[in-house]
Amino acid sequence: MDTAERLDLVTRHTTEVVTEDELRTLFEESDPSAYIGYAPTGEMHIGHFTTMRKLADFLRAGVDVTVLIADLHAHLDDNKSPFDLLDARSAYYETAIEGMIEAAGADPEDVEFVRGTDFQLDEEYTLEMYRMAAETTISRTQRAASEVVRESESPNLGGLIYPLMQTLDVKALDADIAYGGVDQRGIYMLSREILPDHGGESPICLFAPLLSGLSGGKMSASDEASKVNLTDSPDEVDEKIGQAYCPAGEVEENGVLEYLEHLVFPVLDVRGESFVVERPEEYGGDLTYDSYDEVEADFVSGELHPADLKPSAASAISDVIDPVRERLADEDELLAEAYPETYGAE
Ligand code: TYR
Repeated sequence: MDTAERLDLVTRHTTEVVTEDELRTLFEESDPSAYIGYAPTGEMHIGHFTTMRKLADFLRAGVDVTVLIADLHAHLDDNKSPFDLLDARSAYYETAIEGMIEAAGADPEDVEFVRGTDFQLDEEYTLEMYRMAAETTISRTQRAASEVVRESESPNLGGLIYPLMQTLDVKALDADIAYGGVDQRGIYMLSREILPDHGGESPICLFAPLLSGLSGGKMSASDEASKVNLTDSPDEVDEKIGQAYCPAGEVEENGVLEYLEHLVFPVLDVRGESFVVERPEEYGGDLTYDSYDEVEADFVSGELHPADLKPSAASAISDVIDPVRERLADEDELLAEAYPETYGAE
């Protein structure tokens, strides 16, 4: 694969690359490495899968990939995960992420998994964190983290340490590329600014789009109907998609279309399959699509009606998450330990 092909693969389905020039130089000069971090908080859902899918592109483009299970971050962020659940949630995230990587057509064995507490307590890391704290203003730090860290009326100090640690992770993991949802932008822009003063290099950043929720607007962790969970059965997926916000001809904030574009089509592409919309003969019969753009064009023109699109989209989404669901189905104990309130014994 030449540099142009590798760049294409790595940057497709992203919203922003900071900067493309740096990325090109990186590919020309060295064997690149990328990392993505997840704070093991709530249950993983299809939004995570959309972001994760890209790891398959990285691997194919010859980029070393590290997945950081940022256990301490999950606690530092307004105690989203209680301290004594960090281990169990980290184990669950790792399992779910392995499933997603596999479902995206890559081998989880090719990815390195690291936990935050494996290295964030090292002396060198800790010392640098204090130095960073001494040199970075509260307002700059707060601004950087505002899209990520939960803000309450009386915020904890943890939310300020959080972005500094995320910055130090780039260096500790020796990553050339920091990859994540575009909500991470503020933090990594801070990293680009301050990491060179702390013995590291500005990371090249690659951001994935954040998808709309199924009820229109943002996907929300607390609104069950707004997202498909990885443990949802095909019937549940069908029901959620059936009720989703998907007005005829409307592309904006249409979660169903966004899932097709960013999750279903990329995965079908890897599998060499097409997307089929089943439609009764009287309405024109089945439609077969090989690209998302064709679906969108038909949807906008009115050729493809939401009532026909939704059941086919639901079954395609179910199909894509199926390997993850199966993997998690054997992990009752893991889920019960990680989320005792949802899955624990009554
Ligand atoms: N901020 C990321 C999230 O929102 C988690 C993360 C933590 C990412 C540390 C990278 C990192 O180094 O989940």
